[in-house]
Amino acid sequence: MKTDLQVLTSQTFQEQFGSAPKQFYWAPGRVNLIGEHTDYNDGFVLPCAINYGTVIAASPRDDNKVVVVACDYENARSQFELTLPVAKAEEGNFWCNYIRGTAQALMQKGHQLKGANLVVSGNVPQGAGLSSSAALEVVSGLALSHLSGIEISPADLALAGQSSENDFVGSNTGIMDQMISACGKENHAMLLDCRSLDTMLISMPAGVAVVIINSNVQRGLVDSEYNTRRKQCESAAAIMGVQALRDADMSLLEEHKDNMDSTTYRRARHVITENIRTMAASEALSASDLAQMGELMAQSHISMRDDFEITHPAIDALVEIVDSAITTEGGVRMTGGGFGGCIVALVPEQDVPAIRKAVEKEYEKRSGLKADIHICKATSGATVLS
Ligand code: GAF
Repeated sequence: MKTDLQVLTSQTFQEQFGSAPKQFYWAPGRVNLIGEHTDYNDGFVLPCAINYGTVIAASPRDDNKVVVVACDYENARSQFELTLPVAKAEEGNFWCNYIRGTAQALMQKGHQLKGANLVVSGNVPQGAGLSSSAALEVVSGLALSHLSGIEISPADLALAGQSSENDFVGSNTGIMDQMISACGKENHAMLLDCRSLDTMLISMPAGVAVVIINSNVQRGLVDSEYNTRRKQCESAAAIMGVQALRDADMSLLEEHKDNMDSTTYRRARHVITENIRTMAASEALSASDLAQMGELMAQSHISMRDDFEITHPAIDALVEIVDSAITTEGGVRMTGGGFGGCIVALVPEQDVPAIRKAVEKEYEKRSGLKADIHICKATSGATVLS
């Protein structure tokens, strides 16, 4: 059965290009269960792919052009030539840079891409920290390579997406979002070593819901604050004489405490302890130990709030509201880059109605904002749809 996104992209393709698309592709957004701001420190993350993502309907062309129509931008059309370097998108079509950058990255790796007509639509809430851009990069990389008859590994697809984000779009992000979008597996979370790109899939415990709640706090200053955090982490690693914070532990940090300012110290403490929590969380999840998972998520939130300083008063309030509605075991924390966006709760399914009620009753009172609640499933990564 075709999904709503397949139906929409298929109809639009027919209208815009006068024929049916040859193939459909899908890549998901993600939610990170734990391991925040650890990826660019060569550390560990534990995300899962979610059942919100981006679909591309596509057919090959017999020239060197990629022509893209975006259903979510009133069928805006943007086209580019497959030459190096790829041109930046015209004003108003910024969304196409994620696709252009991915095409450029694949070609720079030596892949011979062929022209294509693409129609894109997605349902990942945008600007919510659920990686709508990674989904777009990964699905476009899959579509362009598959239509050109190129076999590419999920990790290489992810690296092309990250290169698009870093080198073409200009956001200095890590590898987590593209890796989970490319490599996720249904009903599993994925422990990722962001240095080696080794992955370990962990089955989600039965009867547990992944609840994502968008605080609707507008994510302001994300890029500049993100870059500042990166610099602080690099500076802490340099002071301790290690390649990345992944290579430091708390005793090394304590040894160097007097050599760094207190902000740098706290930033490093967050990353070092978050890596430890992420490894512990992968064990807790493997053992279906939701109580331990909840404890680690709570500590992670406090560390993001007090040491890394990336939360927001409304998000802290939302976490408190959800936490007090969890009856037995489970946990909740902010997820993603921070300064707005979503929280994630991992809770027994029977707690979901009480959580929904508590958020509806309390959140607007405390923040002046309304939250959007999504009950998600861990899904598979990028795939060619039948
Ligand atoms: C954003 C980035 F894109 C990721 O690479 C990661 O650093 C995350 O923020 C924080 O954990 O999603």
